[in-house]
Amino acid sequence: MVLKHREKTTFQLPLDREEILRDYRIAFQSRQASVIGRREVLSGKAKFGIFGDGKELAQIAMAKVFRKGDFRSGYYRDQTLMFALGAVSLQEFFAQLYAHADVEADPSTAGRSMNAHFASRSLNPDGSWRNLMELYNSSADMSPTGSQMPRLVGLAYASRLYRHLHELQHLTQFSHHGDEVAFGAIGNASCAEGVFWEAVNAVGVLMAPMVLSIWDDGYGISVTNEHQMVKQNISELLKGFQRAPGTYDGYDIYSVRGWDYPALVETYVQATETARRDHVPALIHVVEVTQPQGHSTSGSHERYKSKERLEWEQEFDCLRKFREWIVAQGVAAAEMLDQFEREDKLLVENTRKAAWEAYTRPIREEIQEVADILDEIAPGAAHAAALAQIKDRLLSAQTPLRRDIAVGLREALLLLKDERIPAKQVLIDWKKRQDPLQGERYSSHLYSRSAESALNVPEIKPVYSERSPVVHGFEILNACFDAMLARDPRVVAFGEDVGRLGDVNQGFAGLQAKYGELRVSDTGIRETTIIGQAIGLALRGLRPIAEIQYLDYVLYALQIMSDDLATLHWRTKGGQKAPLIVRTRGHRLEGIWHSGSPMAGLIHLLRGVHVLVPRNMTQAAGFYNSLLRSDDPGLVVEVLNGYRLKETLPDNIGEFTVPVGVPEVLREGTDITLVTYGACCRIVLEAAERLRQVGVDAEVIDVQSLLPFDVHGGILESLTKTSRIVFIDEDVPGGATAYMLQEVIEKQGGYAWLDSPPRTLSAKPHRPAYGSDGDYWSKPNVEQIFETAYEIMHEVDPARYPLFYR
Ligand SMILES: Cc1ncc(C[n+]2csc(CCOP(=O)(O)OP(=O)(O)O)c2C)c(N)n1
Repeated sequence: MVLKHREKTTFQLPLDREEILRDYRIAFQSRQASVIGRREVLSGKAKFGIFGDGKELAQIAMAKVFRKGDFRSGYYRDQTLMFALGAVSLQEFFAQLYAHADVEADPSTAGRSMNAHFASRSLNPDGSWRNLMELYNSSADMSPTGSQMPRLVGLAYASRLYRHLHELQHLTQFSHHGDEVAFGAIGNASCAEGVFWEAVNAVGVLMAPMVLSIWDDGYGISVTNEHQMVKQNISELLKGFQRAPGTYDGYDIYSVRGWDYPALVETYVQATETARRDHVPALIHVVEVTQPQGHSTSGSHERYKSKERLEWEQEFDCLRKFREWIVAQGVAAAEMLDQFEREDKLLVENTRKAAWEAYTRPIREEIQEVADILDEIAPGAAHAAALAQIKDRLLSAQTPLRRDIAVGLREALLLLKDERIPAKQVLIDWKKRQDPLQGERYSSHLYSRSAESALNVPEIKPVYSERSPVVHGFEILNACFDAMLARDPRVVAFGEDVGRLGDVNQGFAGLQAKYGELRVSDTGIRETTIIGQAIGLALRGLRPIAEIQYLDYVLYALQIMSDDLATLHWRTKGGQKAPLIVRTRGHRLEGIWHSGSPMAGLIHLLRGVHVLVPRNMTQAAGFYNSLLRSDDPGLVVEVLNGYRLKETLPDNIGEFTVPVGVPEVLREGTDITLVTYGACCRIVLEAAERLRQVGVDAEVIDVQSLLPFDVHGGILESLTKTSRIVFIDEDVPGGATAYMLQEVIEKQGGYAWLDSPPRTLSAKPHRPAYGSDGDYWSKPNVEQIFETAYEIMHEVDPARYPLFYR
């Protein structure tokens, strides 16, 4: 593919006095925020602190080239960039340090994430997209080292799609012809993570405009580079990625000292200009970086840094060097800088105070409300003194916490257990009002609440006519994906063998030829960054379908799906969304790594994602149509042995939907309910037929959707009729069958309708052994299902259902 090049832009080195002095002040204020932030943690006002001291100057340089519409995927050292861009204010920085649970105070995470975890708000309060071209975008930071890398692949790659796909040109709130750069930042030690290398390779292959900065302070907490990487030098190691002069294949690699202001500015200008114009990615290895306060508030770096190193860090502190340079260049006299520093110290401290005041005021008001109620109750209470103690304890707290109010309130109610004081009800009512508020503060937005929530997608039934052809399962999917790609230009599909081959089971066969290499593409074998690619694209307004070739290999991507994708909407309290569709296939084929069904592992680690397990390709197509109309992320596990089975192609293949969270009754019955999903549906139906032959009338229910699970209580309805239930799947014992049991028996209240003990039937606790016999004795089979149901009936009526086989 031939790349188009944009006209060269010119950037003036910011060597005018005003700008240099502004840079110094921002860097100094940022340092003060680190110093004061640390103090706040050590004095007990905040729980934990991690700061960007030592990395200020490089980030000042980065801010000069970071434009609106660009994206950042960095980590907890990036506060100076955020301040310099005006994307986070000092007060917001301190609000997050205090865990101020209010989106107005901490727009990044509404107090849900620890400090220095930044996120811009891509969404309006109703969940719709804002104009990202008006924002300095920051994908939501995470703590696991290196986990900013996978989505960086997609954030950068989106620019390539926006530049080269004509059908996307109208999406002007997301891109201007793909001119946006994705800025990454990572610590030197985190470059030892496998995902770093996977992402660097993927971005290079995709020719995506990323500028990745590596802040190299020589350590990962206490561990030196000697233990982190070969040759102790990451840019040396990366040399193989460097592009040859005159070519566009590979990276531009720079190494620059973290205290050298003009060199930093020049490097960032050059790297970013090329990335923006030519879509050549750049790696900037920022060396000689210091960490004046040590890694975090958890420890002291004096324990592991030598005296010489500590002295060197003082001498080469980037602020000190910048100051020396400013004075030496005659930009400003030392006295002037001293004056700035005095003013800025005051400014930061006053802003900190304002953040503390804003954080504590509403909590103190709540304490006062409770104290007033206790005052009202106490005079007539037997435990007046104890109540007064609770009140005093709350009123005198240095760091007021809502947790302490909740604890004190319950203590008071326990003391008042036997008292008949009318005001007691006031206290109970106050508590009742708080519960939903706390739910909103800490538990809201796990899934979309917008009009496009998957739960709001209306059901459109498949339409069949005399002309509807009977085709192979894969052809159903093929027709569905064709319709999706035709209808929505934002849809792009990719994965291993998805492009030229059209996936290993032909779901995308012929679609690359029809829609082009950028809409339907092959990827390397790199599951983690396939998902990261999709997350990044979805964050930038596209609708990726990312394929993981087999369910067993989802485990490679599970960390990022769990830590990033599943938590994204929740950890930003509705500030960001990544509506991507993960497609995979599994449950039953042959061999240890093609037959797994680790569904409990997935559903427990992926709360925040819809997990759908269609029994055939028509149901799968309906789920794809539903997910594409929604803004929730979803994982669809297709039935691996269903591609060659025949199904009738609905006339409205691109339109019909299968609602999430709604089971389907596959066979009606009155004696016992058999609940299952996926590939097990067929064998459970077979078992039900055998049960019929011995006079047992089984109802078979296909759950279809594990997350969300049976939102209308359809399974309970069945149980009220049969009073007996078995949950069947191919997961390990105690896996997704136990989950379904809890949902129905505990949450839906199914226990009240049981006349026999509920049962679960799963695979063996080991992986499935190879071959037909291995499968038969590893996974539930028709005979086992029959016997499990029959034994329940035998217990009910031994005469009618004698044990004829043992
Ligand atoms: C996956 C993972 N492993 C371990 C940690 C604990 N941890 C937090 S920061 C850190 C060191 C990171 O060093 P580096 O990448 O050089 O960044 P720096 O903090 O020095 O800027 C470690 C080991 C973590 N957060 N995530």
